[in-house]
Amino acid sequence: MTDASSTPPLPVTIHRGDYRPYEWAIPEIHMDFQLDVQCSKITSQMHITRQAAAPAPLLLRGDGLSVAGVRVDGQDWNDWAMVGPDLRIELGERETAIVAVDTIIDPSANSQLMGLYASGGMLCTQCEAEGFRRISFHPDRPDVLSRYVVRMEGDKAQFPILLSNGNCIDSGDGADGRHWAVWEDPWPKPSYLFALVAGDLVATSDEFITMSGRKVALNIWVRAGDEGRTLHAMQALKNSMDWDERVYGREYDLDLFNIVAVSDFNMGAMENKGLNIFNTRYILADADTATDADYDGVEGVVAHEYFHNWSGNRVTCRDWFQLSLKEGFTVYRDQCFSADMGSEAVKRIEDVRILRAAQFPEDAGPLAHPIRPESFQEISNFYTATIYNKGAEIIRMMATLLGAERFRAGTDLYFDRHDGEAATCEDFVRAMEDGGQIDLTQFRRWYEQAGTPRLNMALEQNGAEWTLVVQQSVPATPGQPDKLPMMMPLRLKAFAMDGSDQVVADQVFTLHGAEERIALGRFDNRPALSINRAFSAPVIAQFMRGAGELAWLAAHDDDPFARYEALQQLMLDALVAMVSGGGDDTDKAAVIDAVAGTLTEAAADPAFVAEAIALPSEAFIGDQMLVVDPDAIRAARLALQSAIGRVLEADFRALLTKAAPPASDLSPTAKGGRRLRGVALTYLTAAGFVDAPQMALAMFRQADGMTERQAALAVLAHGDSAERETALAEFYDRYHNNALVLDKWFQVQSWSMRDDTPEAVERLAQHPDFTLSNPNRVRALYGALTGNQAAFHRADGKGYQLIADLVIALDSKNPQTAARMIPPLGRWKRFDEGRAAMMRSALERILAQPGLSRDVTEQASKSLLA
Ligand code: B3K
Ligand code: ZN
Repeated sequence: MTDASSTPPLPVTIHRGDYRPYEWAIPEIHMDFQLDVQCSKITSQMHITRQAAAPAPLLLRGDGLSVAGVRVDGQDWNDWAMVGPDLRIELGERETAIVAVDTIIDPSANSQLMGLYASGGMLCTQCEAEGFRRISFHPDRPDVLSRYVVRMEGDKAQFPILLSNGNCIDSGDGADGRHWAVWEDPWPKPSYLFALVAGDLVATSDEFITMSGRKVALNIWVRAGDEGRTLHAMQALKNSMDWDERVYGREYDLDLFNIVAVSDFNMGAMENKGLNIFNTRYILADADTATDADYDGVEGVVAHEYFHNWSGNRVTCRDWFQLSLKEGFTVYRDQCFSADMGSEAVKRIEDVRILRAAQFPEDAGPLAHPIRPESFQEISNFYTATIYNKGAEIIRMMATLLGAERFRAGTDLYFDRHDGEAATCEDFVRAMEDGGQIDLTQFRRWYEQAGTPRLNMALEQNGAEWTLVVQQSVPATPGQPDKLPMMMPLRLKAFAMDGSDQVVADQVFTLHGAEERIALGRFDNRPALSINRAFSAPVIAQFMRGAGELAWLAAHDDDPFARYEALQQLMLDALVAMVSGGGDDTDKAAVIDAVAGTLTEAAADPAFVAEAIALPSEAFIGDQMLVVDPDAIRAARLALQSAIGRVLEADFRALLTKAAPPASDLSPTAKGGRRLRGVALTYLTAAGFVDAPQMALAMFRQADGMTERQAALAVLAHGDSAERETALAEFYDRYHNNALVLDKWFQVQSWSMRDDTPEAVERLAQHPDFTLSNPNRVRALYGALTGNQAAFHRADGKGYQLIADLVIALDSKNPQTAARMIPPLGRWKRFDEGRAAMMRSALERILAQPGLSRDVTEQASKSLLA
């Protein structure tokens, strides 16, 4: 044996076009785990068959592993070498073999939370995308699928529960207080779906009868004491199983479905076959500790991971460039599920808000990439809003173009054709074409071109005939200077504002060219155009409409999303004018009238009203400007908020005087009612009424659930009243033993509009309850800061300094979470020269650190590109 190299590899760029099939098939893997928090011994026995025509060595990927033994067909084997972190085993002319490799790892030292790690005394795994290679040498690529049999053994007192994928086929007690279990997963799967959990856990159990009459046992495993907070997750799981049968014809395929909640987790959750592992944040919820948004998050993420069983597990990805194949499609599926469970209109508004807040800036910045990237250095950096949320919009557009029935024919064909395979985005599009009978040749550009398309629209009049002219352009993005027009569905309707019945009925036009002309027919006067209804295409639609037309649409449009858009556009126009020093009382008055109209509409859904009348975020206002001026934006937004609050004081006070819906009522109307009360409190506080802090404190104290308690606390946290300190102290005293609620305490302070928020963040980072070891806590404090535009971009650069310091401190511990904090620094081109220079130097300071991870190196260096 030789040690070819022990230096870590330099960041290498992997290209999509370089894909080659692996030289070996591994139909079966038998693993043995001798579990210990500090010293776990693992043997992986791989049954391999050569696929390549010529003899080939077996190249197995490793990350931080050393070899404790190699055997081939039961014999000790010396013909192997380390190639950097990887293991190459020479097998001569062999066509099949049983290769066993032993490794020893220390889960307690694994602070990256990738591979096998310890969290609060239990052991658990996270393998997607490339974490399996931190447990055992393996090809660790998604197109190598194997059946796994896993034997695990450990101390029975410390790890009374032993779980892995599939079914438990045997178990028993061993010597010295140890016990063991054998798990078998009948479904071949890639290594990224492998999972193992060992710990002291208790389950909430239930069952589900599938459409073919099979009984599936359902368990949600948590720490003792948390069982009472799993009921919403369990109901969401059963609803998801039922929904996937009804809507996609997909049945669950094992007799057991386990979910485990862990508190130290890099993302939301993970869809491991038959053993989903979740961040506690997306499992635990009860009225006292979870907001309505938390409840919705639990429901959506449980559904998302469950839906992956088909879109991801039964049909997986050939390589990581195809990530959106499973993620975009699964996000689309969970969005539709949540829409069916609650309010469809509000869900669409929320999803578009997330897309605009997280994905549009990504598409407009140095990290822009198509939903199917061409290259990467570290795949963890590509779990982005583009892959997930824009990916979902692209599936949604296909669903719109095909219509429900043909879309279902397409997905049926996709699942049937590729069941058990590792597929590509191209396979999905082809299934849509064949099953849905449509030509998507031009539509494929959505997979290739990055950047948010712009539609510049104008109305042309010829006598009484009106035509809509749509010009499409796709902006240049890094590496893609020239773009071609995209095919997309544009849903529109035109109304006569004069009460006549002239109308263009709701319809979907398919755009193809750089310029399209849509004949609208006869209107005596300029019609009000309801455009991109339901956000049929993920574009920036630029269409000059006067305040009168927008106000009319805000009051009359029959598509709730378009109504919301009209009111938001009216607000945006007024705000942008105010920021640039213009804007007059007429602009404000038009907004106030429209808000008043929506607020007092008797029949309106309160959830819709709450969404529609809240002002656009500071960040979204900034996105409309050539150069973002965070201070002017905050001032303008507060001024408009204050004006609205003063004029509509009586309506807002009336909302707060009425009894709040009980926290146990999770109907869309009750959730909407609570949200609306939060919005009312925000307006009254902005208006500066002297009793506003008392009202907020009363709401905080009287709340029978977390939605109102958190909303009131967040409003108080912006100010400097005595009530602020009282509420923060009471909240801390009551909840400091509950990690998820304590996150909220950090978060509201980081969201604060106070000038000294960066100093508060600095101080809170020294708080005994702050830790860099828990990603939820890091996101609560620092993620919230980057989302607080005026604080993060404070003119003295303190916000940038804090984030750079964090990235540097966190990188050696948890590079994945550190790298996720970098993109906000990469938006420097959108700011004035002073801020831009400070943002760049923060990135340069990060890059100057020795021994930086691949994750952070890639994000920081790309963020600096002009
Ligand atoms: N598939 C996982 C994400 C894994 C991310 C690894 N860095 C969760 C999800 O999208 O369902
Ligand atoms: Zn997913």
